[in-house]
Amino acid sequence: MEKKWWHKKCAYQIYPKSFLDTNGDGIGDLKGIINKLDYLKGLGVDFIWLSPVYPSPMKDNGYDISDYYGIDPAFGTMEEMDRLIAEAKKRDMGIIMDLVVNHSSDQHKWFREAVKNPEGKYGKYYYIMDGKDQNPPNNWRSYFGGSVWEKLPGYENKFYLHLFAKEQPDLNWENEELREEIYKMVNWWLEKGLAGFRIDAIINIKKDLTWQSFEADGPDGLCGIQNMLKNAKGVGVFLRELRDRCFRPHDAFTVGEVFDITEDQLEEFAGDNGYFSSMFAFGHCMTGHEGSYWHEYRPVDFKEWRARIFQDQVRTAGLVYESNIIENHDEPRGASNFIPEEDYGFPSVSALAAISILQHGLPFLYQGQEIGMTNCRFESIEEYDDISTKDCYQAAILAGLTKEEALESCYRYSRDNARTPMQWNSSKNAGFTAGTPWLKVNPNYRSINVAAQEKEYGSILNYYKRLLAFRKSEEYGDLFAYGSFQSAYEDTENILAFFREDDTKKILVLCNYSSKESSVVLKEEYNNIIFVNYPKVTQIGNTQKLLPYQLIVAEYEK
Ligand code: TEU
Ligand code: CA
Repeated sequence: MEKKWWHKKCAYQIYPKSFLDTNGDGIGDLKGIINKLDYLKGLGVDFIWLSPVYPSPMKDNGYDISDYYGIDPAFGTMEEMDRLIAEAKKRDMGIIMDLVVNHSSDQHKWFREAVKNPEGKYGKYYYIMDGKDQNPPNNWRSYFGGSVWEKLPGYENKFYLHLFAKEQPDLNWENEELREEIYKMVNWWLEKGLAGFRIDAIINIKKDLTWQSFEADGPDGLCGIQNMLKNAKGVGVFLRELRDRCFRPHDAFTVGEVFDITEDQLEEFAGDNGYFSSMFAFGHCMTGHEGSYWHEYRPVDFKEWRARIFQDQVRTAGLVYESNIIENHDEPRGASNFIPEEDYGFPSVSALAAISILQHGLPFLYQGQEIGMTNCRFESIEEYDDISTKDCYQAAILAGLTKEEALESCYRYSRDNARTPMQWNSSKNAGFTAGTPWLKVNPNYRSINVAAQEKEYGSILNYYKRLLAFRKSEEYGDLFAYGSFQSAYEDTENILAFFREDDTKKILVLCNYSSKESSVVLKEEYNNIIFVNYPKVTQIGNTQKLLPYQLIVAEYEK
């Protein structure tokens, strides 16, 4: 693998709406992000990915963009965005924006023009098709439930395509004019000084142009979009053009949100000459995802989770530099998802952190992860804001679950778990806002918050700082970025372990990922311990004793 300028960096995702509100309207803003740049620098962050801050009717919290060249007044102004980019640069940090170009908002001027004149120029920016006797053209189900087809306002038999919400009409990438508009916009942002983009839902831009229906997979008579994705060939043509016209000339860092590709496409997407610099390693996040709705999911099984991590590390070795996460704005909190509730605490959260950060790939943190923020219980479905949560709740009720059971599945998997306001301190609303927060604050902010953890040497926050410094250190930075990955001690119960090795160094990350004490008979003796999450490390003969969730990083003679 070729060495790239961004390989030894660390990234952090901000969900702006929930990060820090500086004007008391209950919504986080760009000024809030500028205020916290030193905090992020101190944590060890080099790249900041902002979830969308463009003008938006907020039907999907900014993933429905009505103007690609602006900033939503709720977040601030373009001057503030320029200042954010400049202030970040001063600190040797890069800003990455979300590139949401599978769809626009239905309030974008292109779509409004398309409604006025479907046969005209802007009608061709979208997918507008005639129905079958006023019924939708086919039976594809949108990601947020219901048909992907919505009647074009004012027409009896014309429908437009939306793979996500009906307020998110899909853009027609087959149309060269539309593609040119997008490239112009991407270049405009890169010329402003952005470091790059996180690329939203990108696999969906290529459609199955036969528009065929598939066998229904639910009582609604519809079929999941995965069927059509399998039959949609040629997304690479668009992605290559996007790369060559925009990303390459600016040497931008890009990370794709890529689902539904096969193993043999990994290199094509994010290898040395891939469409993107990197892509998220989602495999382990899908542990237990059976069926399409949350109430069908099963809690994370340790062995399956570990196998998924290893599979991903092995198949990308030497080919792809993935971006590693334990959570994001669409996922439950990692500390709730990958740790049984009764085991939550410093040992488990710190172990999970090191397992993620010390793998091969780019470490990506999500806001609040660095203090161990958890899922949040909401009392009723009305308290939730997220469109996907409402859909999954409905599906659970339709499947015969009680309200309590349906709410329980939202507690486990709702996207709003990660979207509750950032917990800065123990004052009202966790110091997030002086007003009324747009979404409930997790009541555990009194004990889990940044201010308290900054004061405590042994906090999760200070541990994350040490962990990122270790990962990026002069001494071990190359090993973590480029060293090989080899799983270890898979036969010992509850152990998650792997070697990282290069020409000059060899280390073992060894963790007892359980609430019971454990021990490992070491096959090879190590030289010294270089990183820990417990003060004391006990070895008797060649047996390494491990307390609950104890993790050690040991170095070998080389
Ligand atoms: O998510 C794309 C995606 O594939 C989603 O279906 C995801 O699996 C879903 O959020 C699970 O509930 C991206 C964004 O990350 C997400 O926030 C947006 O809602 C979506 O695109 C539409 O822009
Ligand atoms: Ca605000």
